Amino acid sequence: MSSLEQLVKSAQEDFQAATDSAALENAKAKYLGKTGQITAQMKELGELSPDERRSRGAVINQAKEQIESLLTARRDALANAQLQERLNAEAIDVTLPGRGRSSGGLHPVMRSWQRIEEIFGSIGFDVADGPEIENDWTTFTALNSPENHPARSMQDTFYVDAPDSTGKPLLLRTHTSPMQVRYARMNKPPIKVIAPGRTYRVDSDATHSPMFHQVEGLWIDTDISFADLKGVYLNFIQAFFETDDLQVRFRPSYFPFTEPSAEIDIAFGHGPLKGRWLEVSGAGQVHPSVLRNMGLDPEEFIGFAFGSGIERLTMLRYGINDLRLFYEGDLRFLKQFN
Ligand code: 2NL
Repeated sequence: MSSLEQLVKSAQEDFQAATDSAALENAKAKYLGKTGQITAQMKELGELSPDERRSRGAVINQAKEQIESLLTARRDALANAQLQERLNAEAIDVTLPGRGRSSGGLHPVMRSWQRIEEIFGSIGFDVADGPEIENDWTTFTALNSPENHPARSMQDTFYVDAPDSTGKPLLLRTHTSPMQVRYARMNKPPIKVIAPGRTYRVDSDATHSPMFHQVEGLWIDTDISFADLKGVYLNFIQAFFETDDLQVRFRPSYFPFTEPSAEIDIAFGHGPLKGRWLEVSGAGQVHPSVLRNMGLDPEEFIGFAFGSGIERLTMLRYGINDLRLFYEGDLRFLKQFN
């Protein structure tokens, strides 16, 4: 075998041994590159006579062409193998059953939230939404909560580690009333607004959750009375429970932000809870100091307010007996409302 034939054979072996294109290009350099063996043979041609150069050149060229075609063949083979591998890896089995796409649904508390907004919207109430991290003034001071009130203590309220820029404490709102204070300070009466949303208290047992939802309503005008509050509340509660067959009673109570204040109880005329008085909301006439903190003159304006837990209303509407079911994310429970 001539040395050129050996070179071709060795190139063929090297190309065959290359299993990816990088290795193949390295192998190519060994023969056809600037310092490759074919190139070296070509350079030697210069030392030969013209006749020898012609015949020797032809033989070298032939070997070069053989190596080039071996290289092309190997390149094609590798590209093919790579394609085959990709096709196998990315193969789609069209006979597999589909994964399906089940639809999500609204949480029952969110359903109530939506219903409440719709009902109050239908009688001209605006909806106010605002911060869950609040300051001490809007949450307590403006609402007439005395300095020593237990709601202001670390035992009852979640305080944020970092105070605000003025050094005053920040906290998770314990009711949505701060938003109503903000709304009343930003809007001129007549004011008709509800503030639904998340609220936070340090409390956790079968009937209390550290996070719960509340809706508060505020109505401020010059010529309204407790009778108007009762009318609006009755309309709301009947629409919410989709029945006129229920009674509402206002029972004297106490809140720092209203005077006089009342607890609101309802009693269904039918169903499993028939005839039992159930406490559902608190309400009252907005305290004159609170009106002043809203930037309003209590001699000119009169306000009425109420507050209700959305979980509580939802439990009564659907007959749910354990508050914790709302927060466990158990689909067997949640799917029943969709
Ligand atoms: C309850 C008590 C109540 C209010 C909330 C209120 C809001 C403002 C001014 C005055 Cl901005 N009052 N809200 C009034 C009375 C009772 O809720 O037991 N909620 C579950």
